[in-house]
Amino acid sequence: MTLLHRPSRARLLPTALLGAALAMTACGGGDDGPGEPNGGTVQAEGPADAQTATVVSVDGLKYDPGTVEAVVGTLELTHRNASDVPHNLTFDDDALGAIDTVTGGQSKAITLTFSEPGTYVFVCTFHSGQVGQVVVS
Ligand SMILES: [Cu+2]
Repeated sequence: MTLLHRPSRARLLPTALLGAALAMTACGGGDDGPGEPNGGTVQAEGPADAQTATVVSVDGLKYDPGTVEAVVGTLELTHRNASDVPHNLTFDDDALGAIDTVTGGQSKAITLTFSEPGTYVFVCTFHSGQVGQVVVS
């Protein structure tokens, strides 16, 4: 049995062409999703029915933090753009929806209801590798 290389290792290969070929192969697996969430974790504040948290889009086309920890209930999630290019925040789960594009210096929020624990991934549809998650317990 041969272990598959993780996509993050494929990106470290010196030949860009080879890396791209491996990345395409990895995508064919169907279970890799949008990639690893960006770094950093924040704990949502407030009671379960009125939690709040903020995710910031920063230079380098990343979210900071990439992970929001919350509990089952309602979360007002704010997306602030601290970079110079537009970003959005779009959940993989269509039922959760998305925060429309924000330009530099702006913020927008969405109110989300989580009825069960789980990991809810979101991405910026403009920038592959800009990935975050809400981890609900
Ligand atoms: Cu973006």
